[in-house]
Amino acid sequence: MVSDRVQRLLEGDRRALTRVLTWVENGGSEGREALRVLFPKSGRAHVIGVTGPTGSGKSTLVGALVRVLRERGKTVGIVAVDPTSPFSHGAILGDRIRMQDLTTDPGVFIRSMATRGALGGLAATTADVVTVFDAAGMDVVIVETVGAGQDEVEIADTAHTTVVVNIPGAGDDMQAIKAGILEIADILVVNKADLPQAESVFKQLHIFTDLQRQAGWDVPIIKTVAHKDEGAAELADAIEKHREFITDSGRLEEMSRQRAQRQLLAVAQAALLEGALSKAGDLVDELVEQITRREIDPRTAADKLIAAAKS
Ligand SMILES: Nc1nc2c(ncn2[C@@H]2O[C@H](COP(=O)(O)OP(=O)(O)OP(=O)(O)O)[C@@H](O)[C@H]2O)c(=O)[nH]1
Ligand SMILES: [Mg+2]
Repeated sequence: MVSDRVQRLLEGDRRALTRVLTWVENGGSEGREALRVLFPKSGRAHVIGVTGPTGSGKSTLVGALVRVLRERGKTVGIVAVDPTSPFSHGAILGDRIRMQDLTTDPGVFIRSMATRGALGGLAATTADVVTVFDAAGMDVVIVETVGAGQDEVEIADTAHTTVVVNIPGAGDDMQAIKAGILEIADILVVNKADLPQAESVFKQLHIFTDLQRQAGWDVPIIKTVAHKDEGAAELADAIEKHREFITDSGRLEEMSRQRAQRQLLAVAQAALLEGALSKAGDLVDELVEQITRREIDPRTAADKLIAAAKS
C-alpha cells in the first residue's frame, strides 16, 4: 500500500503526493515508512523560508515569487504553516484570483499545514513535509511561517535561504526586530513599498545589516510591492545568488551536516525518553511527588528513573 503510493508519487502523481503528505503529517507508521523510502531521494531542492509579521504580505509575495520561478522553469512546492494563510482560506477575493493560476499549475503544489496536533512538533513535521516535496522532484520548496515564536525560528532552520518580510507603518520599532527574527535573515524584504514610511524602514534595516555582517554574505534589502509583482524578480535573483554562495562556500554542506546531527539527536532523545517512561510506569508520578515535597532533588530523581528504565 505505502510503497505503491510512494512509487506513484515518484512518478509525479499528485493524488499520491497528497496522500503521502497526510500520512507524514499524521506521524503514524505509514508516514514513517514513506519517509524511509523518500529520504534518500531527497536533498536536491532549494528550500526557502519566508517569514515575517502577520499580514505583511508573505503569501502575496510568495505568489509573486512563484510566478517568476515558474517563468524560469522551476517547479515549486509551497508549505504554508499558518492557518490564516490565503493558501488555505480567508483571502480577500483579489488574492484568491491571483492564487488561482498557481493552484491550476501542474508545476506548483501548495500544502497548508495544520499548526495544531502535529506530533513530534511543528518544526519536525514541517521538515518531513519538505522532504516529501523534495523527493517528489520539486526544484524549490518554499515554507511560509508567521515570524513570532520559537517554532518559526526552528522552521527557518529547515531552510537554506531565509527571507524575512518587513513592512512600513509598524511605528518606529519594527515588529520583526522586536520578535528578534532579523538575525535569521539571509535576505530582507521591505514589502508594501508603495506605502509611506517604506523608505524609513529601508533605512533602519540598512543600519541593522551594517551592524550584523555575515562572513562572505552581505544581506540584501529588497523593496517589493507584492500584489503588483514588483521586486519579485530581484528577490528571485537574490535567492539564486544566495544559493550559489552557500553552495560554493561549503556552507550548504555544513548546514546539511548540522541539520543531520540535530535531527538524529532530537529523534533519538524523544525515542529514548519515550522508552524510559514506558518502562518506568508509576515511578514517574512517585518521583514527581517526591520532588514536589523536596524529599529528592530532580537530578537524583532522574538517575533513579534512568536506572529503572535500564533494569
Ligand atoms: N499596499 C500593499 N498591500 C499589500 C502588498 N502586499 C500584500 N498586500 C496586502 O496585504 C494583505 C495581507 O497579505 P497576505 O499576503 O495575506 O499577508 P500574509 O503575511 O501572508 O498574512 P498571514 O499569512 O495572515 O500572516 C492583503 O490584503 C494583500 O493584498 C503590497 O506590497 N502593498
Ligand atoms: Mg499568509
